[in-house]
Amino acid sequence: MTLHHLRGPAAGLLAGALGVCVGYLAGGLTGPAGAPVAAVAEALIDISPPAVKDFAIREFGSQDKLALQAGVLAVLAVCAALVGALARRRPAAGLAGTAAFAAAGVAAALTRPAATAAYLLPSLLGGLAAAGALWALTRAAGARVPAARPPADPAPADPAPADPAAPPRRRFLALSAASAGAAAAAYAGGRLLTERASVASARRSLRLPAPAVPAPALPPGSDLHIPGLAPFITPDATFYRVDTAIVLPQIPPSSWRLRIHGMVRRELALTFADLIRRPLIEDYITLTCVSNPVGGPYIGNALWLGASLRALLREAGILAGADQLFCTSFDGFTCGIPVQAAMDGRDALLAVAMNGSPLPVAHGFPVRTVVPGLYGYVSACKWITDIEVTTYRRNVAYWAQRGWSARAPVKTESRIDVPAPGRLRAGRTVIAGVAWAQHTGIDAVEVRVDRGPWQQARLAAVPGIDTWRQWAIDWDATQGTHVITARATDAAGYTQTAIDEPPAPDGATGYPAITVAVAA
Ligand SMILES: Nc1nc2c(c(=O)[nH]1)N[C@H]1C(S)=C(S)[C@@H](COP(=O)(O)O)O[C@H]1N2
Ligand SMILES: [Mo]
Repeated sequence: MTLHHLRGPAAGLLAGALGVCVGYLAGGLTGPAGAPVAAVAEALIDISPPAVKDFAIREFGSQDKLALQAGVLAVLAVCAALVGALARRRPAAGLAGTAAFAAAGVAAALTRPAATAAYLLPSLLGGLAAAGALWALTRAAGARVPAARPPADPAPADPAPADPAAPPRRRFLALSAASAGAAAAAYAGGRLLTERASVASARRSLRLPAPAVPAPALPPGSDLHIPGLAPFITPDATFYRVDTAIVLPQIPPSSWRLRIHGMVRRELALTFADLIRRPLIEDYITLTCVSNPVGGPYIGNALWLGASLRALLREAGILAGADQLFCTSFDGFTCGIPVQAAMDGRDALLAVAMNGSPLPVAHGFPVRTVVPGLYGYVSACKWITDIEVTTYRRNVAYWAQRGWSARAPVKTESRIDVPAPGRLRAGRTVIAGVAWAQHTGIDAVEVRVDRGPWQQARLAAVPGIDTWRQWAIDWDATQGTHVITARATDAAGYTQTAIDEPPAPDGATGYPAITVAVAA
């Protein structure tokens, strides 16, 4: 193996990179979700079985989508190198390989819910650029041994190393540099275009009215301010994010519309201005992901501001027999909120703000639903654009299609945040955490060290029953290794089960436990 042998794979890699970057640039013009890598990654998310999503969330957390795109690029790189190696001997094979990639990109882009005919352009143009680059590079790489022997595979029209002024090595290097430069330029252009289309400035300049129904004042002592304990209110920056979007939907409020239709007496269509003209309700609500394992991080508490979903549905007039609000996001994701939960008087919101500012784009700007007491995948539709009043028999939402349960009330659970697992000094210390049973409320948390008795933790104050609740208990830590376990009891009198269940299909259960090593 010499450097000379690596020219084929290098040609493949460069052509692949150029194709991907040209596709990204074209996506900047036609809609970034149609760019080849993003489209393939999103299509993979849609077709991957729930176990894979579970694995990705567990292993990569909120970095799951970065990891997925890196994976797509890695697979692409290996294939491109192989195609390049092949193309050196058989140019037709190189063209066929490139065409196959372009076709996969086009197919993935056209299956995107927001796809228009223009979505086929990025992969098509990327494919053409890659094919051209591959053809030129493999031709330049063509000669096996430059001077001494005649070319191994002489093309009748062009005996490759003929021109003494441009020795093949120089020509190959020059073409490689040109391809890499073009790829970098296309990437930079694509970035610029994508950022220009962003709604960041529309979000910054948006002014929202004051709430007609302000949130209850936070009672003193709702945050125990214990280092290491999750704060009562989760800042936007650390609020967990779970969704299927590789490219975040960019929806200016001026073009947002919501349609409410289906089993209603009167269809409604709202603009953003219509929505925020309605009396806005403010409330603290804790959101939880069904994929959160016991002790996991996929839970957060925020102050939400939004219009009442119930009031809107009353205006539309729900017909008898309807039991599901089938909510569709701009990006095609769907949630199935139980009609009963939206109508029973809890603060089911079409939310426009989170923690005092317009929703962050990643959390659903400009409008999402928030319904206390239900896992996010059935209740918290981000970038919502459509509500069809229907039945669970007729419509099956995104995660329910993939085996998760259609209705998903949050399970009573708790988590231990402090002490962090690891080493500790003997003596008085504090054990603390959070517990939640949204829209029921938490009445007690008990803690046990090793096989000792269950002891009552003290509970922080809460503004209502829709949030999590901090708890803490003092502990005289003794030398040795200890297992600390906790369990919560909700306001309905139910104590969380000790039975360990995984997240699928309707939420993890079991007591949270940590192991600490206490030094003398
Ligand atoms: N459009 C859209 N909305 C969505 C999702 C999604 O993938 N797409 N995921 C849901 C899930 S599974 C959860 S747990 C919550 C998470 O909301 P967050 O990202 O604001 O924390 O959003 C829900 N709404
Ligand atoms: Mo979720």
